[in-house]
Amino acid sequence: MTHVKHLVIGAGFAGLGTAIKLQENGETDFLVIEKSSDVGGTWQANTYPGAACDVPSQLYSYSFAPNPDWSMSFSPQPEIQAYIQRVADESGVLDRFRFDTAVERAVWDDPAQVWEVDLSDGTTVTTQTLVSGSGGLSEPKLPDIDGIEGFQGEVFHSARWNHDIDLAGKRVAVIGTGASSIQIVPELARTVGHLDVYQRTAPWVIPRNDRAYTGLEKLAFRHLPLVQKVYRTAIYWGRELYVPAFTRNPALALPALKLARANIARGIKDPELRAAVTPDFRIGCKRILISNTYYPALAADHVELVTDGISKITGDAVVTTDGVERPVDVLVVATGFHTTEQPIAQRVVGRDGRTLSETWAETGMTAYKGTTVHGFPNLFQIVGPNTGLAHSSMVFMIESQINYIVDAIRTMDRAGHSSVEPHRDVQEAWNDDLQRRMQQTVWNTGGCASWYLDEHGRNTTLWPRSTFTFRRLLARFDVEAYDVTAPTPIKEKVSA
Ligand code: N01
Repeated sequence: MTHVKHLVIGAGFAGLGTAIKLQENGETDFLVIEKSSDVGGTWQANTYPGAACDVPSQLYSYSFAPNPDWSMSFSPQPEIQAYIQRVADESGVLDRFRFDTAVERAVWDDPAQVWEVDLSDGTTVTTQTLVSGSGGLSEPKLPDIDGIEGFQGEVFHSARWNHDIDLAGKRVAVIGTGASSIQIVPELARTVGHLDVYQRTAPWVIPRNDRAYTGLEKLAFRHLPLVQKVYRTAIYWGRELYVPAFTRNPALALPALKLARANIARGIKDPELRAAVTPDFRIGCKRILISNTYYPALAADHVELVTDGISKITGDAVVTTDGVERPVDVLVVATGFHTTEQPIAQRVVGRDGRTLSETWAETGMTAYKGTTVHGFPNLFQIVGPNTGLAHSSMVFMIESQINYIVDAIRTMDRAGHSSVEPHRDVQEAWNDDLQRRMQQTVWNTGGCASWYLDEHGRNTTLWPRSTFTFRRLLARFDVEAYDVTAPTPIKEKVSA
């Protein structure tokens, strides 16, 4: 059985960033396990037409690896994926990555003070620390629609795009109108013969202020790093202005609401269609989407927005509750991801023999500082419970967590702790405070259902404060909040 000091799950922004920072801190004994064949995580998986980030790339990138060459303010997916690949290549960590390998099960062995991790290649690795960067939006959620498995045409999820299928001239249906769908729809509208868009809930969509960077700007970013830093900082603070609007004072969201209404008016002339795309919940309750092309695409003659619910799917058609049957060749399900019951949670077994999912079954996802969980020693989750954002760059949150984890490792090494685990009461107090803050947010009170909330209506996904507060709270590993274990003779026996 192989032993590594640290095992990292996932090679997206989180896993790759962890590997780079571990190496920078002199840690060489680590392994990164990635189920797909490349780095990139969500940016490797989501290759649908029109895929792009809705946070400007100057901010949606590692602070330690600025890229002067972004072509646009909101970069398309291939550019982001190329950036991640380049950072991975240049960092010199890739020889410690094992691709096409998934974590099947990870079990905490308390006497040995190690995680025993079974991998899909049949090997088992033991490790002192297990860092999960497996992603909050990585497991596609397929719609449970009567008859869908009997559909004779092609059907695929937005995050599993089938590029072998030529959609030109075909009858295509897209189910869902979230962030993925509103990028896909305008692209498909350009080529398909007919497009039906099945909307269950209309989203708020504001204009996308995208533009190409000029040659001069790129030159400045390359040769005057301070310019790029100032640019990045300005974007950061501009985004942070959304926080009080989401969490405290809904009146502050008024400018965004005006933009969204004007976007509808600009993109759609037909009053009926305008009414159909106008949401009936407060802006911000679901993620605010950005697009200049979504509404004009819906208004095109060969595109139909269908607002009646789907009752069933036959071999070649979608049938709505009003009995109308719309024939279709290809079905795209842009129905989102499992967010409140993360798949990795079913595979991680803690100190008392229960999985994370079992532990969370009653409480919903909870962790301390979104990173560590009582009963799961030396498990560190990146993008864990309540670390998601509705307004800014997840890379910022990821880097905050990586700093915390690296400091935890340093602290453990210095003190000779073989394991750390947050006190139960500290974790509970952290979550009580989060949920108290959550009560006044637009996500909980705005009158919508969203992937932010779990089946009990608890918001276990989003961070309800400023991102700089999160950065500050995770700036140092607060070992006093943890139960610690010193190395035992048993551990020495095992590792000998
Ligand atoms: O998923 P979603 P997504 N029948 O869950 C509908 C990030 N992201 O992949 O609203 C019919 O938002 C569902 O309807 P409703 C970003 O954080 C970022 O689009 O539940 N419809 C909804 O319309 C984002 O928030 C970027 O009533 C069904 C849609 O499917 C997150 O990923 C791009 C249905 C799902 O929307 C997820 O976005 C893409 C059913 N049975 C994604 N089930 C950028 O940075 C679900 N729906 C640009």
